[in-house]
Amino acid sequence: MRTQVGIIGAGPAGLMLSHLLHLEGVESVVIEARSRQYCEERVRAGVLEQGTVDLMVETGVGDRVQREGLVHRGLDISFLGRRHRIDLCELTGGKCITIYAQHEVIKDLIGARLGAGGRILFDTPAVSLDDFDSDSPRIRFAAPGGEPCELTCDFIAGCDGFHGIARGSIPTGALTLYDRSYPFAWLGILAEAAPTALELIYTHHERGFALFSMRSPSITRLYLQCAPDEDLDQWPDERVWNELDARFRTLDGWTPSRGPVLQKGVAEMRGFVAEPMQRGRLFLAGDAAHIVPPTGAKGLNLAMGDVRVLSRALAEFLRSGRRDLLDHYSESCLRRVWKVQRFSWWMTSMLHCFPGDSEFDRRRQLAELDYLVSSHAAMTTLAENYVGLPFDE
Ligand code: FAS
Ligand code: PHB
Repeated sequence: MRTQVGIIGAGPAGLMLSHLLHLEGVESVVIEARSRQYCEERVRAGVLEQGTVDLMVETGVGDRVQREGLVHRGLDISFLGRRHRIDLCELTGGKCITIYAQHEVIKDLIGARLGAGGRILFDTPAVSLDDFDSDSPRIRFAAPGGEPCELTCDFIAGCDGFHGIARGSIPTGALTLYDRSYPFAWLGILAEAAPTALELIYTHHERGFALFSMRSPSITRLYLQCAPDEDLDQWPDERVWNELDARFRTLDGWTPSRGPVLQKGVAEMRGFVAEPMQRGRLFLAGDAAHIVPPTGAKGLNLAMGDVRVLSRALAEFLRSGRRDLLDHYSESCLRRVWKVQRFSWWMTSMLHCFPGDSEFDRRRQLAELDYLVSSHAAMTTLAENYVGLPFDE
């Protein structure tokens, strides 16, 4: 097979890239290891920045997010039994976030690609990437029946997530890897319970962090800080709810409403960046190049930011032969990646309990939270990062 851009991975990065390239008149093929159903049902992120929603609307895949997404103008920070609202909209001159599940974004993008005659090969794992230092790189993949196949292209986009093959295909010495693991993880549940708070609640508690989020007027999404190697078998639903109550309970007795638990899982907390995000004609985007802890709700949004830059650079080269945007791809993305890494680290450090922290550290953490909710300047810093930093044009 032959195409202009071979894309590995039908996550938010790969699918949005294929969509943006299509709008620029550039052909692409998306190669995805898992089934369409798996991709459209995988529970992951839920917060879309203003810029991500604007990108979806501007490029014609925003109807459903505008119809079904929950627009939030603020969020709460809770500690010592009190909730403090951060008015994101007021503090950022009108920007908001939208609660819309990642798998719904995936459904919208797959629908748009296939509707426009785009090619997405599901159940088709890429097995190796060759010749990306030449002008015609190749992707070897296994067709659903296992038959070995090959896709020749002008460029390869590695959008295959943290555990994909793209980053590992770049010779070790050619990459600098920055890695930060956190001494805790998140135990997350999806529950069939009507959210009894209108906005997200980030809670710092001496028993550990907790997050109240949602997916719809009938589905609540909740997370609590746990050990990195937490055993889910030790967490029957009753214990999860009791622990959530202990961490969320406010002085006036508020706790989240309970309901049947639909999904339960543990998500790793990690900060990771690979530099540069390109090698020859192989370009990395999204989790293939960087991971942020979910406390800042940035993973999906960062992936969208990368492919916004990459689609323009690829289209410009294929249209005019102009290389500068391609040559500066890493540089322009990494500026944003590190700013988002910093914000995600800051939110994580301010809101979680670190094993071994001294009483001094605990009091300092409480003082940081107190400063945050009593300073207009501090709240503005959180708000402008949370709704999404402007894209560097
Ligand atoms: P993705 O991982 O989404 O997609 C990569 C795709 O490549 C997958 O479909 C995979 O099947 C495919 N692939 C891998 N290897 C392949 C191969 N060899 N051949 C073909 N295809 C291959 N972010 C938040 O902001 N909030 C959250 O709550 C949140 N929760 C998360 C929970 C989990 C468990 C994880 C892992 C991440 C979470 N994130 C969250 C971050 C998440 O949203 C990611 O940032 C986002 O999915 C990144 O998108 P992609 O880069 O497209 O990678
Ligand atoms: C979610 O809704 O899944 C979510 C929200 C905010 C975060 C992380 C996850 O920081």
